[in-house]
Amino acid sequence: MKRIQIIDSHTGGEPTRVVLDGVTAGELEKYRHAIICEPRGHEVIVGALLEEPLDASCLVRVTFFNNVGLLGMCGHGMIGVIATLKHTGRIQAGRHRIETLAGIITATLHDNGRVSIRNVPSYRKAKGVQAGGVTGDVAWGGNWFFLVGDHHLELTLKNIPQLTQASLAMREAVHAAGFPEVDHVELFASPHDSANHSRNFVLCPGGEYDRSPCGTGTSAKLACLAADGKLTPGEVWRQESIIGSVFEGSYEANDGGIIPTITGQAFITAESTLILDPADPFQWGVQHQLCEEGRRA
Ligand code: PYC
Repeated sequence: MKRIQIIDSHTGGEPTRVVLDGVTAGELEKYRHAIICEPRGHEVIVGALLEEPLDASCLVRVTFFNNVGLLGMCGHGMIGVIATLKHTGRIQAGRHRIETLAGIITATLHDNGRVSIRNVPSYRKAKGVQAGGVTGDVAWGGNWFFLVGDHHLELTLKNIPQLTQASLAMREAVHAAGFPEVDHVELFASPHDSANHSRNFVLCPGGEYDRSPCGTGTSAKLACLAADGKLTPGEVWRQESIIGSVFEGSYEANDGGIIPTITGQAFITAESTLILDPADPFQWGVQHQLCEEGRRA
């Protein structure tokens, strides 16, 4: 039996599964589906593999992954990692440097349990890209985003299937328009709570939607606001998600782009050990097994 030790949390409703032991980065592709997907999990979960850092000034190296591959950075996931490290007694309030595939970030664990992520440098790559009947910006915030305001869709829970379909079509269209790197689509509308500045719907690479306001997506949004002169350095932007959870963001100017800081809070939901039983026909994940059978058929 293979055993993998995990801690689950959620940040603004979006789940993170931290892998503490049992898998190395070299083995991640082999175990990725088994860790994230059914029957042990579901497609919305973002995984975070913890390992020794390459850079000695960092506390840990984190590799984020999901149902379809690796993620450069993950804002909600990093807040989950910091809450998990606090839960295990490995860190206390203060600043911690962490390695990710997108670069080194600094996480500050506050006394009240909230976490601020000083993210990787972020910037807008292209403004006013026309794709699939909408116009939007392409920006980097640790992942690539197509940010769209003129979609004419209501950002409500009952509209999630329609928002998902529309965002998938926009992603194909923005690829065809010359931006194949975009793997997230972010739709914006007015907030439901007047304390916030904006509401978003974020399509993730595997076709799921982010329950949180998306840390890297909010970073990309801040880069666009800064480029348009609509937000000044240090000014706070409150980004509301499709389920009403909120991240606060602000930025420092940086070499034609920005360095964003995103603040939110995560809560621990489970401590457990995943078991892969060689006798279990679905030990590698339901979808994975069905695809294998499909390939053989
Ligand atoms: O918070 O950066 C984020 C994120 C990316 C994908 C899901 N959440």
